[in-house]
Amino acid sequence: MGIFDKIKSVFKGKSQEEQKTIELYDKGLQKTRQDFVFKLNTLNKKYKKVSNEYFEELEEILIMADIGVNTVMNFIDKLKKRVKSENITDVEDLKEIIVDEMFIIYVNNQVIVNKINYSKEGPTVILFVGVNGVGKTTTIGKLAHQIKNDGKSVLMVAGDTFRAGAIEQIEQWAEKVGCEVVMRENSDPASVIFDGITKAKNENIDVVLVDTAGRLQNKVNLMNELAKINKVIGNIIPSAPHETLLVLDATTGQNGISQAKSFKEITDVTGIVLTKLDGTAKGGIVLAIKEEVNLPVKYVGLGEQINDLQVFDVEKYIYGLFKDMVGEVNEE
Ligand SMILES: Nc1nc2c(ncn2[C@@H]2O[C@H](COP(=O)(O)OP(=O)(O)O)[C@@H](O)[C@H]2O)c(=O)[nH]1
Ligand SMILES: [Mg+2]
Repeated sequence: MGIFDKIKSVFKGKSQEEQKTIELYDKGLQKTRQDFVFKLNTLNKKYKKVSNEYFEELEEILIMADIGVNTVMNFIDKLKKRVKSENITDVEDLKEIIVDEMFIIYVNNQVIVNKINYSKEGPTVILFVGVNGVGKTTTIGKLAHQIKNDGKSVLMVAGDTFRAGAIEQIEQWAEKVGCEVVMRENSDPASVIFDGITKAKNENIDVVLVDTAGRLQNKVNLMNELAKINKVIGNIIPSAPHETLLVLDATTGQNGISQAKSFKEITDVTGIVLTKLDGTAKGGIVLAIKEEVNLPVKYVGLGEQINDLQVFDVEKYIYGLFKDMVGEVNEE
């Protein structure tokens, strides 16, 4: 079965709940899809037959979608090999292979671990890191809402005590979600986090979401700060933090990739939250993260609303990118 049929079949007979998340992916990836698929269709009309010029232009389109130069080079090499071995001459026949190879990049014979590593006993602590404005606090709000809907208790900890307005913002989210938040203005983040984790342990709260400040101007400072935070958390709950999620803004493209590389050097990042996919035509960054940073994308932000954070699902992602090409809807 070809990848297009496979993608289609994945979505047949799904529950209403699942249909809703598929719609979110569909909507959230609209900008990328329109840009990318439109360019691809235009390219195919121009060339019709596979040639070196065709590959050169394809390369450019992929780089513009922020898939990352190295990733694109390997990708084009693979396509060329398949063109040769499968005797493909018509560019239309290449479409499905392009989608298939993208899928392979992401899956790459690995089991994709996008599940949160929940602690079996006591509170699960999730630490959020990332530079200013990427969406850490918003993600905490959205995730808290989901966790609460799953019937678990959740506590927010306002470890960003530097930025003006940061405390009000997390407080508003806590109100919206209906959960508690530990915060204290003008104090040391590690001490607020100490209070938060202690409270969670004493009150046997299921999940603690810890916000941090995202100053990357000085790497050594940030590294020391995160080391201190990790130590404080680990002193209270030895297995914690159970996850350190790096939040990246998809609209910043390759800049996000360099942030990921930096953060990987200074702390033990366990996964990525990729926000604002809905706001960019460069949704290909998901593939670059996989190839160039090799960290699992655990969640994607597909909009600003409380329900717009979704567990990352590569099949839904590929569907969102290529649905117009797969042939179910003909928007082009
Ligand atoms: N469109 C869109 N906006 C988002 C998403 N996630 C966060 N934002 C917006 O990004 C801005 C910065 O978010 P914030 O949580 O304050 O970032 P922080 O500095 O990392 O805590 C806010 O205006 C959010 O509403 C997303 O997935 N999609
Ligand atoms: Mg914040």
